[in-house]
Amino acid sequence: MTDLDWRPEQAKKSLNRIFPNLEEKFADKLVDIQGDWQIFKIRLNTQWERLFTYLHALYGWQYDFFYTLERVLYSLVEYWLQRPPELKLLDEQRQVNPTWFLSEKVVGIVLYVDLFSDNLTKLKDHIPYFKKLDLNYLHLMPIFSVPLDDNDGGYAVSDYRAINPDLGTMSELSEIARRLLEEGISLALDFVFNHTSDEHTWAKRARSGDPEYLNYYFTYPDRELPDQFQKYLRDIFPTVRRGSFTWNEEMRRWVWTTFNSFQWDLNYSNPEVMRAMMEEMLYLANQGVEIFRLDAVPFIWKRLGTDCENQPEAHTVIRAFNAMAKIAAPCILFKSEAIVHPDEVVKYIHPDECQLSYNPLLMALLWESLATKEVKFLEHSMRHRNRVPAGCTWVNYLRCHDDIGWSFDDVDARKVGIDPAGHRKFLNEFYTGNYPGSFARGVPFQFNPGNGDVRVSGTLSSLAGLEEALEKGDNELIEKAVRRINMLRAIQVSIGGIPLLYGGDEFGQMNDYTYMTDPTKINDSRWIHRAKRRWDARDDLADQDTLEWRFFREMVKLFRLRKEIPAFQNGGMEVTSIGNPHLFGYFRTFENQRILAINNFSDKPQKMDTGRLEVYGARGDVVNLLSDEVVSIEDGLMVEGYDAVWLDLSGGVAMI
Ligand code: OTU
Repeated sequence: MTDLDWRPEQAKKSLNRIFPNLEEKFADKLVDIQGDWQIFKIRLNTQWERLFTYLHALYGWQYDFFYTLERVLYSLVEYWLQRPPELKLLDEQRQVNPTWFLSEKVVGIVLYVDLFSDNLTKLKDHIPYFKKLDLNYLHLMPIFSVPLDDNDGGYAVSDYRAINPDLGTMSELSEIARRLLEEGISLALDFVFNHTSDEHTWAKRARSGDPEYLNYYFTYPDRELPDQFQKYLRDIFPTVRRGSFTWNEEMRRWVWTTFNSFQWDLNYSNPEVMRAMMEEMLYLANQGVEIFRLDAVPFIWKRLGTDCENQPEAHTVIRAFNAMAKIAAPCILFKSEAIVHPDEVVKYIHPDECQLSYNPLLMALLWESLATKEVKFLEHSMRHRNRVPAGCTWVNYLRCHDDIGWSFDDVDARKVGIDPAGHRKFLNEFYTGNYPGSFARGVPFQFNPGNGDVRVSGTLSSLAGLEEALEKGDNELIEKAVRRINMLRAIQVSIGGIPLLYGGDEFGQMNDYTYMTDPTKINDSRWIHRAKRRWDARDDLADQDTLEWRFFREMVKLFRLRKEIPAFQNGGMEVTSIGNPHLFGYFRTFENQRILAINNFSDKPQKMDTGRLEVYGARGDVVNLLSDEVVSIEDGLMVEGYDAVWLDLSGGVAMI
């Protein structure tokens, strides 16, 4: 902004115009909370110019823009007033330490309530399980009211203020949030804000022809515009349906449905949608949700002649939500779910946008290295693509409830001598177990007959070879699979960012093929890795000598070690060439602590030269923090097949 920028002045003017009426309207409620109100006003003054600028960019051209501002501001105050005192306290605590989530102490899990504990009531009983894992970030998969059969695993929300009755009630959710908070665990939920289900009240009203609600969605009387848009759009779920528009007989109109035909895209070019969704978000924040996973961020703004993904306005919409949150519920963090080209993924990451983001590139390339046993692609990509703005961090995951897509950069691939198209084909073949010698047991997801694209479903254990090994009853293969999994997890907890477990991975959950006999699931292979929990560690926390326990213990150990190593907090990740095609190495540095992590993606022992280690400051004996063993580097360092080592080099070089 330059001195000539008129926005700060306009922002101030609009606030001054709205404020007196607003204070008058809420006067009764403000009498007893003047101290709080002062704090709110400070936040409002700090954020308003930003919010004004975003809203102006989106809606400033509309004749009733001032009305939009007024409505938004009134809602912000209303929802802030409803915010329970303990959450206002949390807001203040987080404001004192706004980057708390960068700490090495933060580790998380994401799980389905029904698959984990049947319902919310029983989830409460399992807090000891979370404590045993020492988690402080719990993401519950969508638990809202949804259409009965087809609901895309909860991602077709019919009411953001109602919990699916099979799972519980909203008051149970806030009770759980309170309990978790007491235990130091932050609650994360999805904000499914790109679309609602076709059973949402807004959709029902649109169907009945109400013009106000028709404008909540993108609907068209004929194919003229849909055809123009469609030319540039990609099919997200091509097996289930082609094209992004669905004919609705009741409305006699086409409706924009990027995902399934029952998921109607919301129209953010209508400021009422922005405001209404802000209210849904703040309502949930007031129940105790601290982290929102922003679902499907790339799709929230449409522009004719483009693929309608990652449009500049999509960022503006998120930034507006961010400013709103900072005013009315400032402890809120956003996690971006952009599983797209890495250049686009990073654009969502900013303290003013999403402080957290899934790291789909690391995820995909770890699997890539596991298949090829070579690390050149991973190394090259991570070297120049891992940085995020200060005050933000990655959420590192190996598996989640979705498929794996190979969204790496083609230029990066060619740079290391890999043909990107051929390689994607190879990876799909490998992970669906069709490539000779593959250890993986995955299944294809959403084969697109148009362009041959396909993605992969499967659990961590099955993709990493455990299912095949167990089936063959081959101990050597079992051992290899266990080591692969543990090495990936060692990287996940040490490379920088929040490690996010996918529920079940902590004990090595395998593929579940029962979805194939369920007509509501058979066309969506992601159900293979959404299995009912079949291991009850939570009920009997005594150790046993089983594979499950081995995974669980290793997870507990990795989390514990991570929390003891300040260098594993965010920042300071530097990839280094180890000089061996199978070894992936990086430094983690903080103050005087310097750790060199080395991971062997081959099944054979691999060597690292003494010379190179000495260059890095290692002298004589060094400690491997993962095994707690002292390693002599005189003859170089041997890393066992699929092993990870964390060398403590802190003593070697004086850090400036
Ligand atoms: C998300 O995923 C959810 O994670 C899915 O479970 C939902 O089905 C979907 O949105 C609709 O709500 O295409 O294959 O770049 O990759 O939003 C999964 C983002 C998906 C998309 C992502 C989407």
